[in-house]
Amino acid sequence: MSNSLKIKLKEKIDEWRPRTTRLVKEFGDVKVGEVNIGQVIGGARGVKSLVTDISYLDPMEGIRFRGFTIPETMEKLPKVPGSEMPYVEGFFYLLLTGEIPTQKDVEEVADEFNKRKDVPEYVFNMLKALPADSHPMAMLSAGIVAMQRESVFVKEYEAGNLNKDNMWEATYEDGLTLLARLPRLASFIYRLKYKNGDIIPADPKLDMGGNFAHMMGIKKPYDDVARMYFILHSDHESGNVSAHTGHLVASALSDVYYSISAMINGLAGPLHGLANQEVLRWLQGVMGQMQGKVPTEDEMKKFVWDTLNSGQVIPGFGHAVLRKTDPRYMAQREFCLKHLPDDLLFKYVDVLYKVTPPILQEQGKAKNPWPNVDAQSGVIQWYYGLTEYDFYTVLFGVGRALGVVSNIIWDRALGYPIERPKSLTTAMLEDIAGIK
Ligand code: CMX
Repeated sequence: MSNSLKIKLKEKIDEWRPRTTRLVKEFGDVKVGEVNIGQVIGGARGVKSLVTDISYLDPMEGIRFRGFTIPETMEKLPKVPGSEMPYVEGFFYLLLTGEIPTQKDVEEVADEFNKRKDVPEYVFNMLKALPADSHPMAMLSAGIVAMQRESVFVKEYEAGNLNKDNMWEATYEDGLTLLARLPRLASFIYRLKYKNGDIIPADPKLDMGGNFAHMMGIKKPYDDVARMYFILHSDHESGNVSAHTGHLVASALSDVYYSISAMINGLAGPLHGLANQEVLRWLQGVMGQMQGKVPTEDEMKKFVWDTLNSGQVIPGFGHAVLRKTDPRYMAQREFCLKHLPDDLLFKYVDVLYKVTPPILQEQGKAKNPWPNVDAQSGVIQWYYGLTEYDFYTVLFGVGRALGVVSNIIWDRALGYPIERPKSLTTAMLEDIAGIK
């Protein structure tokens, strides 16, 4: 094995496997919880039926990556020289192994990504052939699945070389190649769709975040914005639509390309990742009506009520698990306070932050009235010139792939089986409820 990340990962996997085996063999019958009819009909909310060690989401505290809060993660990981933010490559090392990498470890992963980062020409040709009004998320998903023909996992599987012991290695190879290519693919989509196809080649001297900013054609400190964005969006334990979809598809031993393409499709829904686009669309509507003036709290309250009264959700607020302000929102807010405190859109978001939670509480439907990650993220992008807001979820997707690929590699390492929950009919539920 040539690189230290893979060697370290193998050590961790060997250590971990007996724990999973013991739980299943000796404690398989121990109850974890109960499931009621509300949960069966209600999207399995709160049903404990997945396992991941990559991240954990506490409803009050928010996300921890491998045990570290967002501020701890940002503080502990090696930084890119001259930048505020850590290497995304080092963060990936942390997600995979649970350990903070050294500078040398990070450089090795960055080198590995660099070797694998070129996207084949046929993918670009396919994207160019799509209708010009294709959504960037559809383009991203198509670009990923087009590369499926290169899957090492599939070749090894077909050659009869894979077993439960070594499956993770072919998954690791596919995962690293796909992650290394995503910034290229995403920036290509952006430049093709919004910059007349004026493509900027990669710079092999740069790290993943730096290269992404460079290929997008956006100057510093957008490289740090990209690093922060990819890290913040990477993982949110396993039950959210994108992570769960990736895991589910991979559980059929579909390769990483199929799984991550499916993950992207789930992320593209307005109740999930597309909410960051929706926040900007909503704010632009308000801005249009305010003719650019920052609304007073009373004026903003009216916009919020109008949206609710028309039966729509306020994008960027609420969460299925969180019950307080999302720390990913706070991390971005702090960035805004430092770098763009006087930005008009930031002021809009701030007024919205003040008025929306009490209104959602008064309306009495949303279980969590506080803002989530998507409420703030478009403001930063807009400020640095990325005003094409239907691209925002692509950024989320590049980040989310880091967490989901890490999970899929571990899924294969621990031999998790094909996912297959049981369905009941409505009549059966009525029977269980004792309805005559
Ligand atoms: N605006 C208005 N109504 C909301 C709301 C919001 N922001 N959040 C929740 N509600 C409503 C729900 O639509 C639901 O209404 P019904 O009873 O009429 O169906 C009710 O409150 C209860 O919902 P909940 O249990 O609090 O929330 P869910 O777990 O069902 O859904 C989420 C969670 C995120 C889909 C929901 O809060 C929402 O639609 N938010 C707006 C969209 C958004 O920002 N999504 C991004 C989330 C983060 C991410 O995944 O990227």
